[in-house]
Amino acid sequence: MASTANNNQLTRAEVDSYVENGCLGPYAAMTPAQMTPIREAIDTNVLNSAGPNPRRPMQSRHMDQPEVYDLASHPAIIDRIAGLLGPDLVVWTTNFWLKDPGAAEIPWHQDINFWPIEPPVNISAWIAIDAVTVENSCLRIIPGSHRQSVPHTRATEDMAIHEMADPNAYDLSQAVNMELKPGEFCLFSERLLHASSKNTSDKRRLGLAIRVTVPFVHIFQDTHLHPGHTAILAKGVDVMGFNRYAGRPSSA
Ligand SMILES: O=C(O)CCC(=O)C(=O)O
Repeated sequence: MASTANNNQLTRAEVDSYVENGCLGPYAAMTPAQMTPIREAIDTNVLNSAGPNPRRPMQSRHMDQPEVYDLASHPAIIDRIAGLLGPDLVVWTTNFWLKDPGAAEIPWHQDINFWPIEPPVNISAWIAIDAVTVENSCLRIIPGSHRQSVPHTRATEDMAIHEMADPNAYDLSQAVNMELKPGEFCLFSERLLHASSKNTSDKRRLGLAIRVTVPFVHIFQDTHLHPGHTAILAKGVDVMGFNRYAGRPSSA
C-alpha cells in the first residue's frame, strides 16, 4: 500500500531503509484519476511516434513530450530522491517499459551492468502508468541485493534483454512483487536486482522509469543514448557543467 504521507521529505527511518534494502516505496505521485488524462496523452503522443532516439522510441521522451517531462520532474519523486542524493539532481534519462499481452520476460539484472554513467550513482523511480499487478507482470525486486555486484551472462533468446544476472548469484526466495496503482512509484538503486515475468495476461502493462543522478556524474552519449540527448536539471544547481540540459518541451 502506498505511503499516504503528505510531504515528500523522507524520514530518517526511510533513509536507513533505503541504505539497507536499496529500494523504497511505494509512494503516490498522483491518484489513478489524475493519471487518466496523462495515460491518454502518452497513448496518443508517445506510443504512436518515434521520439528523439531513432533506435529506441521508448527512451528519453522527456525531451519531446511535456507530460513525460512533468512526470520525470515530479516533486513527489525528486524531493524524496533529494533525501538520498542531496539537493542537486539530474534526470539523466527516462524509459517507458511497455509490456503488451504476451510480452517477454525481463530477466533479473542490475541496471548498472548496462549503463553509460561514471561514477555509477543512480536512483530509479518506476512509476505505473497502467495498473500494475502480478497478473500483468509487475516489477519484481530483491531487497538488499544492491550490496553486491552480480556477474551477468548472456540471456536466452526468449527474454527481452540480452544479458541477465548469473542465476547462482542471488536468492529468488527473497523476491518481492511491486504491485502499483496508476500514479504510484517505487525507488531503487542502480545495483538492485529486478525483473518482470512474461505478461501472460490480456492486460497491457506500462510504466515509466525515471533515472536520477547528481551533477558530478558524467553521462556518456554512447550507443545507449543518442547524439543530441539532453537531461533535466530537476533540482538545485549544476556547478560541474559536465552534462547537457534542456527545459520543458512545448506541446505538439
Ligand atoms: O519494467 C520492467 O519490467 C523492467 C524495468 C527495468 O528493468 C528498469 O526499470 O530498469
